[in-house]
Amino acid sequence: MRTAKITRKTAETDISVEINLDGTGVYDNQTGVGFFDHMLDQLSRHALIDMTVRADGDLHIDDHHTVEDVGIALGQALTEAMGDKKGIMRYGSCHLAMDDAQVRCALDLSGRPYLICNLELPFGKIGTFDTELVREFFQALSTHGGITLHIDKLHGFNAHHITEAAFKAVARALRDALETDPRKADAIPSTKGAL
Ligand SMILES: [Mn+2]
Repeated sequence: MRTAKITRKTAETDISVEINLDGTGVYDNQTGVGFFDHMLDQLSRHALIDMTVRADGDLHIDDHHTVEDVGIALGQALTEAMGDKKGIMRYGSCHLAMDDAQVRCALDLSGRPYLICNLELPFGKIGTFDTELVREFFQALSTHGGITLHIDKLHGFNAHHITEAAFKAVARALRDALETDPRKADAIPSTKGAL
């Protein structure tokens, strides 16, 4: 089974992340940031990755360290759980509609972090959650998961919908990319022979 457990403790946050890439989308995410939990739940449910996240962060300052560090730990967990990436589809993409929002994600589990994030979210809050943290999360996930991650808003005006559509689009793309290639399950999907 492709599983990983990561614990990460700093002066700012104390985080544990447990994932199973071959799960059914069972989740239990508690970070102390309500909207962020809602987004992690979407990621789990729509990627079919079982996910348990616990974060005890310095929320008395703001949500920044907690959101970023969960992204780091989740990226590290992905990297560990994917292992040598033998047999995976590697690429995934999704156009996802949610009410007014349409978001497109294209990703490559390349081992090469690169983030394009054009969500054009207005500065402000969703609940208590700063919209600028959406990019911070995806940056950390891309960097530590070794993911070439492109996320573009095609349209949308509601920040909750745009953000949720982005997490769902990433989840669906991730699900496809992590799936086994039935025609090439025994090989690493690269002409270099490594990812
Ligand atoms: Mn929602």
